[in-house]
Amino acid sequence: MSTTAQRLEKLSAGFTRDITSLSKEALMGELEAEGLLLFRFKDLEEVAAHLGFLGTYHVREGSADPFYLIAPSENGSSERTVSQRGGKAFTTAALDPHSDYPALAWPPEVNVLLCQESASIGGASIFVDGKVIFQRLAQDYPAHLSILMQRGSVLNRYDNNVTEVPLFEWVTGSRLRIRARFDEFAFFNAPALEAVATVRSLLKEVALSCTLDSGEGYLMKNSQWLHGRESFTGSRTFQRLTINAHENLKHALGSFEPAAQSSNLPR
Ligand SMILES: O=C(O)CCC(=O)C(=O)O
Ligand SMILES: [Fe+2]
Repeated sequence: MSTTAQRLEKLSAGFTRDITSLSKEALMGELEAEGLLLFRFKDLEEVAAHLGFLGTYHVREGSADPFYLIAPSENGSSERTVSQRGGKAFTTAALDPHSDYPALAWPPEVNVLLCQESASIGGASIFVDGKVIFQRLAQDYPAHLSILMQRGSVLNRYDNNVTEVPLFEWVTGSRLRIRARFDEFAFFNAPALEAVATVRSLLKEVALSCTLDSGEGYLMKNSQWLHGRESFTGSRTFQRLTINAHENLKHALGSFEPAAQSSNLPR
């Protein structure tokens, strides 16, 4: 396996190309092979139009705008706002690597984050490959993996709903999905706590981090990669597109194939 530095170097080569220069086949190929693409872009609307073949945009109630502005909120963020859905995204705080909308029965398959204005200090983006986490757990901590795949070990809150969200789940016989949050929306039962500590230390070990400049973005499978950011000072503006894949792409984009197949993996 390549080191995180090598992996980041390979992925960063993406910043030299405009997303609109990539064909549908190239995009789908890279999403299946890596699950994460870094790229350059000129215009927000152009990105939305180019990626329309992947699915429909997840929009907020009462809004027609597919973009979600991620910037510190003008009036600061009260503890109440932070405890609500996605609250900390609208502050200058760090966000631990997480999946978006993990509490939904079938979370949106793809996330796109576009940097409009980078922070003057901090604010690097953080990426964690769930495939690597799964492999490390299966190899070195199978008992922990087993606990985290049991229904009831992990709960996530979304609005007023609390749902069971196994950290890894089989979407088909051979393909998995990761759902993970370690923030104010996540709850763990007592036997899972040690396993969660293991995962959190693995996240630190394998995280890739990279500061995006204005006009740079990333596209990732929400079913495979976790994303986050470092804290920052001053202003920083990202736009987010969340994609619900078209029916014929749900399988490819909503799951990933583990690197090591073994008959004794937890089910
Ligand atoms: O600010 C960022 O870089 C990430 C924001 C994020 O994770 C989100 O809005 O879901
Ligand atoms: Fe997020």
